[in-house]
Amino acid sequence: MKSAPRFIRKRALLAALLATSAAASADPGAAGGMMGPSGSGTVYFEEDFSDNNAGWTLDAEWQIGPAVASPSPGACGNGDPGTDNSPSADNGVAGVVIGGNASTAVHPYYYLTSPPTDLSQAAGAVWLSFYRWLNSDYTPFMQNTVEVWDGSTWVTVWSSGSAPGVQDAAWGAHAYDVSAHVNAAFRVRIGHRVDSSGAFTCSSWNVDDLTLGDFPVPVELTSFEIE
Ligand SMILES: [Ca+2]
Ligand SMILES: [Ca+2]
Ligand SMILES: [Ca+2]
Repeated sequence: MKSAPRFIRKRALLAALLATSAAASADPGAAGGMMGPSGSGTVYFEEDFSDNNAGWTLDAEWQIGPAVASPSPGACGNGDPGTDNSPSADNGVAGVVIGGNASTAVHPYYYLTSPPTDLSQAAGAVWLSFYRWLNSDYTPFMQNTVEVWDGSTWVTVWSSGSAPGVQDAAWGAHAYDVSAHVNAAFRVRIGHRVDSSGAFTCSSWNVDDLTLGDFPVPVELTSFEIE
């Protein structure tokens, strides 16, 4: 009988946290923008990247493993973080060349792709949330994307654009309303590509604590577990 109250407790704590913190920010362009937790606190999928038991697919350069700090490569902003975002001690993240920089050779999107999650029975809103530490050149040199599988095609819910590039110096929470795209084999993929020679050397993606749930915040839920 512990599993059901688990989420109820978490939801109450989530609401309390949101009331006192600006830790989460919905991306501009996400339908509805920032909002409080309106769901029941249901989590359909959680990933802290402590391992790859869930079966993520890793294209070239993508890795799942302990965070490794790297120095700023220069014009592109910050290096990779030395610590993950999760409360657990494994330090696991998903990242592009963890502890190093992405290739500047021109290439199509390389993706980190989730296993499928059955969201066909999801009632109400579904949010994709995760923590991001990304440093990237801007288009047309580098582009980054967050996409979801709607059952028949990949739908872009965020992509990076023209100057300036993305220069994260801390883990930041990002949430996207994916309610319109749920299906029985819902998937998420996060990618990066190099479209033009001359790109800056960049540390690229680090991702942690990815959640599919009926609330818009990738709070480190296990931090707030109450027994
Ligand atoms: Ca940790
Ligand atoms: Ca982690
Ligand atoms: Ca990196």
